[in-house]
Amino acid sequence: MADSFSLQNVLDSFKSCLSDNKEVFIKYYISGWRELVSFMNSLGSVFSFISKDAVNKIQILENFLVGENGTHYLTVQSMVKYELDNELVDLTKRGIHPESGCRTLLRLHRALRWLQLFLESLRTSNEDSKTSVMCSEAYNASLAQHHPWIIRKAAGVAFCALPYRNTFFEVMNAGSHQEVITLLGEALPMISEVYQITEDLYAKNNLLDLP
Ligand code: 1PX
Repeated sequence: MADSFSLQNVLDSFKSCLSDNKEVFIKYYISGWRELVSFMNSLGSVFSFISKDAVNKIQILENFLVGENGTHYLTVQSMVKYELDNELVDLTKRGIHPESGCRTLLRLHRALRWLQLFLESLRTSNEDSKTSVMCSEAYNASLAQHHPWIIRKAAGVAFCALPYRNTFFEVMNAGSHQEVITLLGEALPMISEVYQITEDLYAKNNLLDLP
């Protein structure tokens, strides 16, 4: 629900993501994304084309998780192994597995890099910083490379509708600005670790360019 968002919930989800042996639980990964999407929805309908795509991808992973092969989708590591061993991934061009768990998660993984850059820039921003500028810089340094012109254009338009930094901090619903900054400082290492583990796993298996 849009009004139940709090940055703390996002932090909690990403904290729960890592198992003792540093595997990434898909259940918490997608619950982190659900929280973020509910936050984005609360910012207005200009963002709905973005949240629709995110929800669609979250749902694909959720369906695998609750489906008959759900046990293989417990962690990103087990998913990668299962889908590769059983040839369930289109590796070079889209074919019979256009919605594999691996390619779907890769899209969210790339977006997680955007989030990491954006939150870091929010954390270190000052009163005069513009959220739209921070957001588009983070986007250009990450996701944009994977998006065609038309999506980049639409994203740019949406970024202009972002609220000012003050309002943005308030909707994050995590107390005073200083408290938000502190919480961002706690959330970022969690997010970065989840990102890096996934990145290394995908790199090792040559999955970073899945169509
Ligand atoms: C505490 C503050 C946090 C703010 C939370 C914002 C959550 C943002 C969630 C964004 C998730 C985006 C997932 C995008 C996945 C993707 O790259 N999809 C594309 C490729 O998919 P395909 O299946 O075709 O290979 C797809 O083409 C994407 C379409 C939608 C446009 C994506 C634009 C992404 C901009 C990300 C920045 C969001 C800015 C929100 C500001 C709050």
